[in-house]
Amino acid sequence: MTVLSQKLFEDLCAGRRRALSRAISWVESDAPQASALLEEVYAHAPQPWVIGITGVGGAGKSSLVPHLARRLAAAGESVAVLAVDPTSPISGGALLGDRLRDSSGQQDPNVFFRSVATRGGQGGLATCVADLVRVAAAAGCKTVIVETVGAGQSELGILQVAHSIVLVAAPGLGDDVQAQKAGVMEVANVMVVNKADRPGAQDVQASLSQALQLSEKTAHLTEGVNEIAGDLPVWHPPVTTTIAIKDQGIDTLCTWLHAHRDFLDQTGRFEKLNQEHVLRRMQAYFNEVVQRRLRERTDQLGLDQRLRSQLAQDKADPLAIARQLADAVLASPIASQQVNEFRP
Ligand SMILES: Nc1nc2c(ncn2[C@@H]2O[C@H](COP(=O)(O)OP(=O)(O)OP(=O)(O)O)[C@@H](O)[C@H]2O)c(=O)[nH]1
Ligand SMILES: [Mg+2]
Repeated sequence: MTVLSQKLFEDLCAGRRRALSRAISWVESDAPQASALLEEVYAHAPQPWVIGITGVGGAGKSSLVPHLARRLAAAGESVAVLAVDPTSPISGGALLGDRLRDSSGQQDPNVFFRSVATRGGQGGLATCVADLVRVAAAAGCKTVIVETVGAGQSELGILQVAHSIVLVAAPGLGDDVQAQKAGVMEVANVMVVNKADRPGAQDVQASLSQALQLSEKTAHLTEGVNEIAGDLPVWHPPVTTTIAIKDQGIDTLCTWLHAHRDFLDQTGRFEKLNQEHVLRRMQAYFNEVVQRRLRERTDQLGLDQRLRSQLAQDKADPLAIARQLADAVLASPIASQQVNEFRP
């Protein structure tokens, strides 16, 4: 641990906002000092409660999140908001003045906002966001809201760091259908129909509720916790409405979120999710390590060139040649390297 990272870690633990800002910058830019800092952070900061917020563009996520964060911080606890946009170029909004943002215009000393500008280095974006969440925890945040933009694989990956997932929909966007396509419906724990002041909000609410009860398994469930005789209770996602621009419906949303958190604690799911998340991140790193070593091995054995000439032939079968390559690489021992592949 360098003097610099030790000092930053101490400032972070003292809850200094500038230290949190700086630590996040280190981690998102994969700075050389970040690894030592993260080691300390993981050793000392407990896993916070992570709320993932997702939904198609324009649903009102950014309008909703500041109100939600403030409400969650009302009990005096610090809350961090990390807004992650995997689709925007790194030189985009996140670097240009959108670093600290609270669209409601009201500042709360217990709420920390930050747009995250990274695609994630080794281990990928979800792994980087998980690191950032822990950094926020070191600064005293017991709750971290991760807001994601866009729909797709990367978005689902980011959601895998969350314990409670909120899907934000709104009338006029066809969200119920789009959300199902993106596979978010299956993972969401609380559904929000925002823009309840607009026509069609009730229809969206009804169609989401209906979609949630389509399967035989869920048809008889009520919103929230369902006690099951002789078994652990199950959670059925509630569908609630908000008007973000008028700060309405946020209390009910908070109540559902706290109910979900209690459910996670009571059923041991919180711990289990943490274990699943860390396993997934380890696998992401593992895949990177293995791929890198295999590439190095291919280079060492000069296989690439040999295969290139085979591939140049008209009747070359790429799958057969790929198999040959795999056989050759896997048959030769791959030395375990002493160099640190991650966090040098
Ligand atoms: N009428 C109405 N408009 C709203 C409400 N909430 C948000 N809006 C408006 O809807 C638009 C989109 O809101 P955002 O909060 O930027 O939506 P978002 O989900 O963050 O969108 P992306 O960042 O593009 O994914 C803005 O013009 C908001 O002012 C609401 O409750 N009612
Ligand atoms: Mg937004």
